[in-house]
Amino acid sequence: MDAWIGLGANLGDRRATIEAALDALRTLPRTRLVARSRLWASAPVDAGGPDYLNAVARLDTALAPLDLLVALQAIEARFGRERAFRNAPRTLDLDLLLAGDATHDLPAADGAPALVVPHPRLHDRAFVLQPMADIDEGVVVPGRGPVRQWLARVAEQRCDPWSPSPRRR
Ligand code: PH2
Ligand code: MG
Ligand code: MG
Repeated sequence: MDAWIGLGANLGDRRATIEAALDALRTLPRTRLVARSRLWASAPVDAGGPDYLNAVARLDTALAPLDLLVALQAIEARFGRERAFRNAPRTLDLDLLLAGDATHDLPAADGAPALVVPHPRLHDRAFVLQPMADIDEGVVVPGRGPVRQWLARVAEQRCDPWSPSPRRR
């Protein structure tokens, strides 16, 4: 399965966390990290707190979507993710964006998390669309259409390629 993962952090050493999370994705069983985006700096959307760093990874995995989602949540927990309230600032957020061509809208059940793919808000978030386009300009969101087309509609959201701020000497 061709799986796309969104990574976000707005607390702590954001860059180190995202890079370490990418390494964690590389070590998932029956999974290969095929590509990763640049890092993007973005203003919080529907949320408060500091700016985010965001990135996207593309995986080739034999895990089932729900098993992958559970594995992502285990990685978030390892990085100290707390769920204080909806969209609270976080050390690490890993979202399953796309699971191949599949569309699922499954409620949480029997201890398993809810599985919704494509991610219900990815098409109106520059911080997801920009890094997806880094990896593949032609990527299409099942049921919604080309990322390129959605990108044109979120141009007002602040989201820029990130570079470390120069250090004073
Ligand atoms: N994640 C959210 C809510 N708002 N804003 C930005 N810029 N980046 C995020 O990753 C993000 C957000 C909920 O997961
Ligand atoms: Mg998220
Ligand atoms: Mg999330």
